[in-house]
Amino acid sequence: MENLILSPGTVRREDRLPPGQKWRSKPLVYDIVRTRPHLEAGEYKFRLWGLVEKPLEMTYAELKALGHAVVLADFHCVTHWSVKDIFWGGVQSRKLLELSKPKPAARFVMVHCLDSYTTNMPMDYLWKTDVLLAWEMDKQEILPEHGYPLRLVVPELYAWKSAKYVCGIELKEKDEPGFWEERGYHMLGDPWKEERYSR
Ligand SMILES: Nc1nc2c(c(=O)[nH]1)N[C@H]1C(S)=C(S)[C@@H](COP(=O)(O)O)O[C@H]1N2
Ligand SMILES: [Mo]
Repeated sequence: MENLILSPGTVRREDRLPPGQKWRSKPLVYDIVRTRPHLEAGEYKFRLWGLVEKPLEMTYAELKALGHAVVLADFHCVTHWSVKDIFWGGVQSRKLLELSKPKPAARFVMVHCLDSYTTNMPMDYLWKTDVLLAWEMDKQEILPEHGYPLRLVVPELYAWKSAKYVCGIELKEKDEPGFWEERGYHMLGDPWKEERYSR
């Protein structure tokens, strides 16, 4: 398959299941809002701003024209379930960093979503080859409940960091908590270290 990227956690480990997790066959849908955001592809804009030389504002078509890669990864939710072998398709987040040129002070990101959900992480994650801005899941257009039009997929962190309905990424100097991090979830959330909650 073209540009197939195997997420390290998925393939390089003898035991693919992080501690405290159980396999299930399909991801459970979790949303902070009752009515998920709906947007026609033509209305959608993706923005990248903050500590960058060149802020970006792109249409859905412009974003899709940046490239297409497929990542095969397991998906680990903090509520103790994991799903094996999800194929995500989209553009690598590193391509957007290359275009926008982060300033030296940029160390963290805040991801912003159409449902006003937010989540934070170190900017380093967006340079990883298995991190995507995805518009496909399991080789089909990503379903509304799984994040249409665009989802950030970060396979090496718990699923709450894989933000659905993404509309923007802000590059920052300081690490500040997003929606769940403010409510006690871990600032990083590495499933292999069981970084579930911070208090
Ligand atoms: N925009 C947005 N992204 C989100 C959420 C959300 O409520 N809004 N929930 C998060 C949580 S807590 C989890 S566990 C996963 C669940 O992914 P799924 O609904 O596609 O199964 O999405 C994450 N991304
Ligand atoms: Mo979650």
